[in-house]
Amino acid sequence: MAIIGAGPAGLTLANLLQRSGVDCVVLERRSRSYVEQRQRAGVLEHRAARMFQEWGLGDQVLAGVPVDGLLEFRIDGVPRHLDVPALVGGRHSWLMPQQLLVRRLIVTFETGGGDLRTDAEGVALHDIDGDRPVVRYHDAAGRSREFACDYVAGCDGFLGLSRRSVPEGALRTYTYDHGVGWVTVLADTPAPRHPLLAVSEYGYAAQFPRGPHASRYYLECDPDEASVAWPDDRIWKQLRLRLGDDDLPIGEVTATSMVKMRSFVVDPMSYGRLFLVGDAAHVITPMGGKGMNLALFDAETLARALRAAVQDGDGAALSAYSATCLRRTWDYQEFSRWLLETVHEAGDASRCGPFRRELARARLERLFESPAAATAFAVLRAGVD
Ligand code: RFL
Repeated sequence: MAIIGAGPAGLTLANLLQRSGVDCVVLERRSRSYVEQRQRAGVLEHRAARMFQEWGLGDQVLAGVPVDGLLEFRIDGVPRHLDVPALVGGRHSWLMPQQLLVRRLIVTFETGGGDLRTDAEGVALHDIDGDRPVVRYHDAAGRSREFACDYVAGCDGFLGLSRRSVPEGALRTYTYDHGVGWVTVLADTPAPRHPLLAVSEYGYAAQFPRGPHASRYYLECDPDEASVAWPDDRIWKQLRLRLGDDDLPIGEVTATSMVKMRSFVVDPMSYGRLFLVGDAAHVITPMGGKGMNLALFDAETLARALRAAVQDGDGAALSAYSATCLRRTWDYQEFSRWLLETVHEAGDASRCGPFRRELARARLERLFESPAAATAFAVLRAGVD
């Protein structure tokens, strides 16, 4: 089994296959330190944590990770809290920086004797529609290498080569531009008490913990703005305004990037003996914190299906892989879009007019007035099933 890419999808799949006794090699284009330090997601949903526990990886992955409790919506500077775990019977998600998950998955895989090859250049896939696909690449010393395998898992993200190895026209693609941009800021400032989404006439802003001494901030902006338009003093001024907090602590900005809110899905998520996993098959906006969790869901679905195919000769779950994953993908795309539209339209009325602004505010209000609406939201936010 060849796994292309050592992100959350590839490393989770590698660990689950290792536990299943299925041989695999992981090929990663980047260096180990690059992969271990790449900061992105920060929420591990309840279902994903339970999955690691069920596979006997709970201690290795979850030790010392804080749980996600209240969620704050700050509307025109006024805090409103949703007790997400209480709404779903005490089940909660975990505040886990993606790079910590990646580091732990690498340690666990290698401690178990796993074969992770970083700095693998020019990976190319051949015969993916035959019985024995062949993988070619150049190793860290520049030597050309190749091996044959039974299956290939394309876990190489949106820009990877796996999806591009599928013949033109074999996959249907869906793309969607949500028409929103964010400035994303990582800073050495105390984490907020609770993950915080702020809605106001000044535009959307958010603050999420990334460990005890760092925060990730998001600020709505014009999708075509360049990062030079957002020097540090503008960032802090706008955050104080939008979060309604004149005393918001200012710290060193360690990274800034501009992100366009876009979605992407391919159907089916497989071709021949190639299976696309995680961002290689679908991209979701960061709103709602579901991208990494979808990658983990795909990885587990594929691990179970491969185990059944390889060890029991039962290919039914492998045939159903794409349909199983796409059901969850579309469900989460809908959740992410719902929340994105709601918090952006409820703010600056120049976005979509005062009528839609009031509709979005009514949707937000319903979360605090209707236990049924709050529970439906909490089920998705915590990712309980
Ligand atoms: P990754 O993490 O992109 O890993 C793919 C790996 O493949 C390697 N690679 C190759 N290797 C070999 N040969 C090639 N030709 C290769 N091409 C690429 C890459 O170097 C990399 O190591 O994909 P994966 O594993 O599917 O994981 C997906 C998640 O990383 C992604 O969905 C999340 O980061 C999305 N996301 C969030 N998800 C959440 O669940 N919660 C969040 O709060 C959250 N916040 C975010 C996010 C993504 C963000 N970005 C990317 C804009 C916040 C941000 C800012």
